[in-house]
Amino acid sequence: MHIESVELRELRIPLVSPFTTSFSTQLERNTLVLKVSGTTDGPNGPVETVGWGECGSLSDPYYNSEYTAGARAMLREYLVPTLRKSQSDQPLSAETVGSVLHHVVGHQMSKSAIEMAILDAELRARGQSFARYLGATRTRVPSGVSVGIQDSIPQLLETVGNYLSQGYVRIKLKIKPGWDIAPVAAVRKEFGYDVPLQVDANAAYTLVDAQLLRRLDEFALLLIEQPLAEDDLVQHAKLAQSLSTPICLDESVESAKDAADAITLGAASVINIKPSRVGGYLEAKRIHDLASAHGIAVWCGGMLETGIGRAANAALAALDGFTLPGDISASDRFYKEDITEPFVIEDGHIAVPQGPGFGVTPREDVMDRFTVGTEIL
Ligand code: OSB
Ligand code: MG
Repeated sequence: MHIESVELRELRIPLVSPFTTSFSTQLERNTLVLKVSGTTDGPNGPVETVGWGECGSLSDPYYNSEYTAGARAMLREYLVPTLRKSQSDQPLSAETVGSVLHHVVGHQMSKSAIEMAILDAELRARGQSFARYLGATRTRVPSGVSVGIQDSIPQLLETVGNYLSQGYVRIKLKIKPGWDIAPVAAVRKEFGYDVPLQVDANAAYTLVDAQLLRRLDEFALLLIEQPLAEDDLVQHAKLAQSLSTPICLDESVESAKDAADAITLGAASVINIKPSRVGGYLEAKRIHDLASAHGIAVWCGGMLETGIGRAANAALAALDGFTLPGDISASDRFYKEDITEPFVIEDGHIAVPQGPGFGVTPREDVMDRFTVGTEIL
């Protein structure tokens, strides 16, 4: 497509309840939404199109190095100008965004946001759904939920009970040192061993904690997600040898190359694919393909996406290699009011949108109420 303008909005959307992880407590979702306008080539000349993207970054650089104010500057100062410049020399498409931006080091979430918007715009112009573009055939995906660190065990049991009664098919408990064995034991005691259960440490442990982490083995967890630091691939491989619980990587994998390294080293037997963390949905698909070829299970992670990213995640997770339920919950898991039509959980599943592009309609009037800054790039 040829980009004519990029409207960048910074949003602050309140969460229905605080979301606490080993690295922070979120009270609101501070994200960026991009609206790209431009033209694509149609059979009878240029066709006007628009597309939407969203940035996975959080307010602060505690999950990864990106943060929303930084992503905003990155898009304004580097990414959008680079794409604009490139399109005067050669045609731009979602498939070329990655290579055009490759010389900008890092900033995967910022890159993902702009690639997403271009992809949506191109697919809308073609009248093709993102699921069809990917070759995903499932029309719904199983819905898991990520449960934040709670103030007490009784509160945790109430929260988990609530999600189970809504039909969530898999529970993920956030853990950290001091909130690990006890909450897992309590959930197993209360809800039994039939509940698919996993934990996510967000890099809060070191190899010194191997003995402690081994105690999780008796709870028959699906996996432990990112127990050690982002750059601890070798240590994850060592830890994997002393645990029977499968190790899943999240933060450590920022590209298909990282995924290949992790697989080669034996650092992961499962990968959480978060499209924003790996620079976009096209790289996410490449990681899916690579993992499938190596017998590594993958599932789709989340960054508390609005309906835009949630729609795209559902389509990605409809690919065959996504054999474990993802963190693709209903919109009301995080938001009383979403900026698109809300995703609902039905029979433990989320429907994959079938309309053109990501198949959702961002509501600009609703967005206006959550917008704290707008710029035209
Ligand atoms: O580690 O998967 C994570 C949210 C923000 C940052 C990191 C993570 C998470 C989640 C929630 O676990 C996933 C979601 O439901 O969007
Ligand atoms: Mg995680």
